[in-house]
Amino acid sequence: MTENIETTLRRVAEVFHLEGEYLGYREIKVGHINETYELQYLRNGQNVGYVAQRINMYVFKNPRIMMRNIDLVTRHIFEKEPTAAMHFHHTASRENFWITGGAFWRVSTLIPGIGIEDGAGADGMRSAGRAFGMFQGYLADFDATLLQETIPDFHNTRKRFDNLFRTVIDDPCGRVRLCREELYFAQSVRDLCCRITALWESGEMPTRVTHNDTKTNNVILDKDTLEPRCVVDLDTVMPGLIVYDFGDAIRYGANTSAEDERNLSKVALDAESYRAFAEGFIGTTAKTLTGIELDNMALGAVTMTMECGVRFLDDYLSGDKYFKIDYPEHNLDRARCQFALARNMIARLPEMNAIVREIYESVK
Ligand code: GN1
Ligand code: MG
Repeated sequence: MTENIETTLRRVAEVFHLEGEYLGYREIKVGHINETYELQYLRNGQNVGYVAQRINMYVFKNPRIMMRNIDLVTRHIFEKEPTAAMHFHHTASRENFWITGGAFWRVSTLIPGIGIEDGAGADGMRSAGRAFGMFQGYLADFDATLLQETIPDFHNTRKRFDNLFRTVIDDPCGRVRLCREELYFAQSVRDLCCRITALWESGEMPTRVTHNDTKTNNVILDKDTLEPRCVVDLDTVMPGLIVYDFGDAIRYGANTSAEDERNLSKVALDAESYRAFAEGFIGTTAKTLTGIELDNMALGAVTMTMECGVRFLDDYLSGDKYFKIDYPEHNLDRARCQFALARNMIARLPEMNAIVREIYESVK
């Protein structure tokens, strides 16, 4: 019989030398990849929390590399701003991970605060924009050659489209017939969505050290002031594009509905959230942005929305191996929602570009 999860977590806690009196645990059900648990302890009369995560090794084939990247990046941030750096715990052999029975575990200190999903509204989005912009700033002088790719071609949009259409040819689960309309739509916007890949390859769009998973629930804000506290989920910090960090945050945080909304008439870009995030992000990065980056910020949002939809659809067609799902059509619903959002954004690209320009002119 497999050990129950609480027993495993208690062993993990021991290996990472967590101190204090154990109070309990709960599963944190955000994120589609890793398994995440919060552990509560009482230490010197105070409640302290830890986050224990079991890494998904189907997605992260070499998590040691990932933990090495995270160690380098968090040290660098710590030197700039200690409160903005995540803190990972170590085992007796001074490693920031522990492998047991084929499972890969890590533990960090829980950072108290709130996320955007707790109703932080436009002010929360502005603050999240600042948080990711500042994160970019902390890493601006980080030597990108020190980082290894945790997932090769993670945001190579062209390859993501190519992979989808390769899966369509194989059709391993016989599901292609269930999403013809979605596939036609993806094909119709494919060239538009590969423009940024081309600018990246030609060197016109600069490579920077980026976060690459800027879902706005990866930011922790102070619960009273909404000031940015810390950016979390550093699994995919790698060389990348700033317009994609902007774009992924918009995809997730400026959708009028949830990422997997099934009523597509509810899905659209929320202009107020878009503007607020852009104010925070461009306000903190304006000095380093190039003209090409500014001109492609809004297209970055379209591209990241389509890329994510393409990945959901590819996973649906492949038999749901990558993203965790709650029901059989979950990945298809997620893809449909992303495509509906992208369609709405494409129609509003002039408006989105104008907002970026206006904000840039006011802060530069
Ligand atoms: C995954 O697990 P989570 O929520 O942090 C994915 C992102 C997607 C996102 C879609 C390593 O992130 O790229 O944008 O789902 N992470 C990985 O919600 O693939
Ligand atoms: Mg993530």
